Amino acid sequence: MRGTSADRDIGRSLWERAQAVIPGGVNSPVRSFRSVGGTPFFVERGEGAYLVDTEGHRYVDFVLSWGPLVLGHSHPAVIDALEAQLSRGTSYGAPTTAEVELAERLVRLVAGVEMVRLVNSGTEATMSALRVARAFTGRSRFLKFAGCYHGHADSFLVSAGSGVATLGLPNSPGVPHEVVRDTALLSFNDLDASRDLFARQGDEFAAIFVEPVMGNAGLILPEPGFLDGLREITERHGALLVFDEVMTGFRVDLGGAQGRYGVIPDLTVMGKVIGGGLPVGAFGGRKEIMECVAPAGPVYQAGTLSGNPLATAAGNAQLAWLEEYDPFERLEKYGSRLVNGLLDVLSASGIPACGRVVGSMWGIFFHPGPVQSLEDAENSDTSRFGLFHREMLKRGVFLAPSAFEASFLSIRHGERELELTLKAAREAAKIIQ
Ligand code: KE4
Repeated sequence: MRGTSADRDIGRSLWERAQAVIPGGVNSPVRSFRSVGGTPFFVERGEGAYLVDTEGHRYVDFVLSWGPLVLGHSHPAVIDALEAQLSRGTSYGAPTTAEVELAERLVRLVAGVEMVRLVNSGTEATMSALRVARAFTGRSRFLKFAGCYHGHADSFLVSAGSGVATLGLPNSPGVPHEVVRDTALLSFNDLDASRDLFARQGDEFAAIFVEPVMGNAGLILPEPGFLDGLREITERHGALLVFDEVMTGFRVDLGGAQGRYGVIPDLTVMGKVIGGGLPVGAFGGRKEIMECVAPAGPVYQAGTLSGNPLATAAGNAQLAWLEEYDPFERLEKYGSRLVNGLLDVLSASGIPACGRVVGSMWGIFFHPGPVQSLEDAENSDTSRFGLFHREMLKRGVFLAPSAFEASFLSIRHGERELELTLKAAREAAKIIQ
């Protein structure tokens, strides 16, 4: 008889066990620490602004599950909502009040959303939004920007950001050329190139997909006029403007990037925060477009656990708190103190760096700046970022383990966490200078 799991596991670390049965030891590549070096810690629990690993080490957490936990770990409002739902069951495969409430909340808070479909991940949401855009316009091509990550559906794996940029993955194997033939690629913030492409071939395009603030190449903000320009181009040529707000939604502002920048897309993709830490994605937009989606219309899209009662309970609880207290102005002020503090520390050690804050998202590059595209980000000192990441981790600060990711804040990050982080940075800067 094969040994028991206990026999097999004696003497093998959790990391060794993980790598034996999960590709790369992780269920998502960016968690692997491959680009920053070192070995991932294994989490035992999350508490407010902190993660605690299986060896009892505490970390100020600026990853926050890659964005979802704007209220921090285990916020009482979210936990209470989940506990209340658990006793009533975990999934029904039939309509519930909570999914109507979540849809109504998204329609109320996100300017470009008149109707919305809930799904289970950002990838599912962007994949579905592309299908709807193609059906609504009768066109196949779409434009994306280098470094923007829209999940891992085949059509989008062309110079994607996040883990693809992190691990230097080429356009991924397994994606047939025929699938990405209709994916056009330009540089983020290059409005002239977008205008030129559409002047020549605009009537072939179903949509422009864009992260209105790029969070998957590090944090890169839209230059003034860029988003307005994309809006004008798509209107002129009968294409749809699709904002991928999986990360920026309920992160840069209560109304997302479209609320902050005043540019309203035709379709909006959401995820992360709207699930309160449970798996939820969503795509929504103008009613005439969304009424193409089955069973209202012919565009098929479905999901066993879409609108799941636990996920909608957590999402409603987190969004209700945000709608009542709107913490984003305060979070941006805190983020400015953090980033300016970090840049002062690095500058004092003669280390070139630049950084940005927008709402509850922030990021630094080991680059003199400005960083306005993936190309600029790739010219940053990523190996020094890796050293900095490791030295900060040793001192109890968990930054996103990649130079091509944004970092996040929660309402639970306070003075103590700011002081701890800047103290760690002062020590780390001396080592990496
Ligand atoms: P998911 O399929 O991972 O739920 O969402 C895909 C996605 C779509 N659009 C944007 C703008 C996103 O940022 C994401 C996912 N973000 C990454 C982090 N940059 C998720 C972390 C991971 O891949 O493990």
